[in-house]
This record gives sequence, C-alpha cells and structure tokens, in this order.
Amino acid sequence: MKPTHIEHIGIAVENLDEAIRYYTEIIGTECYAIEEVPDQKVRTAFFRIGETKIELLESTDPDGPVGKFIEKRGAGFHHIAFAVPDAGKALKNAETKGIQLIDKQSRRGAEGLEIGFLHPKSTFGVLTEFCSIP
Ligand code: CMX
Repeated sequence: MKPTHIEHIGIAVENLDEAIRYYTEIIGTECYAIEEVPDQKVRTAFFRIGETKIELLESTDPDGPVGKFIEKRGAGFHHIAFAVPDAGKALKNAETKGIQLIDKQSRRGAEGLEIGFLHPKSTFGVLTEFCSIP
C-alpha cells in the first residue's frame, strides 16, 4: 500500500510551551492545534508545513510512551507517520510480512485519524505509524 505523503513527524519535548515558541518564532510556522491524548499520556501541538505536520509531544505521565522515551533517550525525534489510504490494511500487510506490530488493529488517534504503530525493533530503529482518514 503506497503512502501518499509523510503525514507527520513526532518530536518528543520536555516543555511544550517552550517548544511551541521555538517552532513559531524561529522556524516560522504556526501552531494550529493543541490537544491532549489521555490514552497516550501526551499533550500535543500541531504545525503544518505543506502536506506534512510536525507533532510536538509532551508527556503527561512518566510511565507513558513519551515519558519513558525522554527518560531513556532525552528529547528529540520520536516517530514518523505515513499517510496511507487504509491504516488497518497497511498494518495487516506489515504483519503478514513479518513486521512486529504495536497495534494489531488500527485505532482512533490524535486529530480523529485512524492510526497504528509498528515496533521500532523491526523498522530499523524508527518508530513508525500509519495514518488514514476514517
Ligand atoms: N523510537 C525508536 N526506538 C524506541 C522508541 C522510539 N520512539 N521508543 C522506545 N524505543 C526503543 C527503546 O529505546 C528500547 O530500545 P533498547 O531495547 O535498545 O533499549 C526498545 O524500543 C523497546 O523499548 P521498551 O523499553 O521495551 O519499550 P517501551 O515500553 O519503551 O515502549 C514502544 C516502546 C515503542 C513499544 C512504545 O513507546 C509504544 O508503544 N509506542 C507507540 C505509542 C506512542 O508512541 N504514543 C505516543 C505518540 C501518540 C501520538 O502521536 O498521539
């Protein structure tokens, strides 16, 4: 299944407000949404650059995925998300080809998209997400 574009790049930050200021004042892009995703234990901020978004991720719980990531590796690049026609089918396709899935089925994520993650251990060290419009 061919991706249409890079939907977003996820970046783990320690302080969302400081990071928003950097992306606004230095990179020159505008924050168009701030959203808390309780089940992922993050607060997110979104910026649009062409068809691709930057998603800043601030942890709301040290035991959440971003809290653990920052504790282990520090702030920085966290994941890449590919826009595909059907995230569920893209996950199935990856599974049949031996890729380890984090999400066996697609689920609802930030911005109401259908999403699912592949494990970085089977994707050359890069946490990878598929996204589709439900
Ligand atoms: N990129 C690359 N490698 C990563 C990683 C990341 N973002 N997060 C963890 N890892 C690595 C760890 O460093 C570890 O490597 P080593 O074994 O070499 O030390 C390995 O993956 C496994 O780590 P773990 O401690 O066993 O597992 P964790 O409990 O840290 O979970 C992961 C890792 C990827 C399974 C978990 O973070 C996850 O399920 N992520 C998907 C959901 C998510 O990231 N949500 C936040 C974003 C939500 C949103 O976009 O709205």
